[in-house]
Amino acid sequence: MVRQPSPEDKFSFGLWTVGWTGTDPFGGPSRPALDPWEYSDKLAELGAWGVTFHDNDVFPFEADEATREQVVGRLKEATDRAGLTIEMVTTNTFSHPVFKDGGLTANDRSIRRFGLRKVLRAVDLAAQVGATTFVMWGGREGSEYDGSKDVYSAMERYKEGLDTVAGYIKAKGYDLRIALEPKPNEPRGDIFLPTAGHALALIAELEHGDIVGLNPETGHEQMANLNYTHALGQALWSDKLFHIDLNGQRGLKYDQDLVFGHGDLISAFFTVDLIENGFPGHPDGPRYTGPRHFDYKPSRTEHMDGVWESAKACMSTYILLADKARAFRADSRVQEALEYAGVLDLAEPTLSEGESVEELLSTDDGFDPEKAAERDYGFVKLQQLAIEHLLG
Ligand code: GLT
Ligand code: MN
Ligand code: MN
Repeated sequence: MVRQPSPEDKFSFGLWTVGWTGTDPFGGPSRPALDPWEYSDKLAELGAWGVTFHDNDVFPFEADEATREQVVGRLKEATDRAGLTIEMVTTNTFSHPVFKDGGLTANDRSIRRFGLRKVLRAVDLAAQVGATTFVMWGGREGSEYDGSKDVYSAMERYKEGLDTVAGYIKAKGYDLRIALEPKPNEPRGDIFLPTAGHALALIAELEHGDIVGLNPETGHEQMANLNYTHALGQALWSDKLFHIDLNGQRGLKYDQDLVFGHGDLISAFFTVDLIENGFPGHPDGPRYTGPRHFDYKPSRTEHMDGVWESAKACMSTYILLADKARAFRADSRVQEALEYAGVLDLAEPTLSEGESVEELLSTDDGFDPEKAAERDYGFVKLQQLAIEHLLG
């Protein structure tokens, strides 16, 4: 039996996840839409700690001021009553057809100005409900045809947009950080900032990049055939892992948004191992302490019971993997295998302290490449120990 999740686990869910009614490009909804507070109440009952939402998960695109205030007020009341934290808020700049060519990087300037205003209003909303992270997923920023976009201008406009939003957050004194969410494609043929690496490179060019980091999603890296745990690791090393979207993806296909662990389970094990236990060679190294946030879609085959089962599944799988990852690290055979593999040796700088490049060049350390090539690493044994913990 898996233990019940509790707020200490810091699990959170997007309202759009359990709220997805099953609409896809081939068919309409397969289940009803509930009110936002019905989702949050149920998530709290299941043991979640927090919720997240887009502006338009809560009120419609065309809502007037009074409606916005009323619905947001009601949701906030419900989350307060349920003891839930609204940890992240984001903007929907992808559903309405006005955004078909993007929000911040649309070729049409009037649309960019409208998009930027919508984002800034959502920043106010985030601050109003006490969120500390503002995710920006630019799903419509991109193109289908290479001739349709001046990529230089697109990067300039992306930078301008992000700096405007980040500058606004600072000017208002909001306790908020922006987390960019990379994705390679879908809905656009090619999306700008397709991977964590691309997003980090853009952040490095920003004026207000100090409050801009990443929100990597499992499936989005895996859709590009990349390693999600490595993306988290590099983001942590860069001090840019501001938020995470956990889910499941099976190979190179459309964005599946499966339950966490229902895709590449071994990868999920090492993701949880990194989150819970940190870098093996750096016990005092950077750690992710933010929400364990799920961004998945309950499969269209499920009705409401299945929706709640799938939310429970995300949390149970995480708890199981966290227990197994702890046991993995505590196992003396694993410690030995890590040492044999040299995993811990990688922490040692290649040059000695104070050593110059001339000194390095003046010696060969008596190094014999043929002999060194005989070294055995035991990576397979180490991996098998992980599998035994995972299955055991
Ligand atoms: C959308 C997308 C997600 C993003 C959300 C944030 S919206 O559902 O597929 O990956 O995290 O905008
Ligand atoms: Mn996704
Ligand atoms: Mn996501």
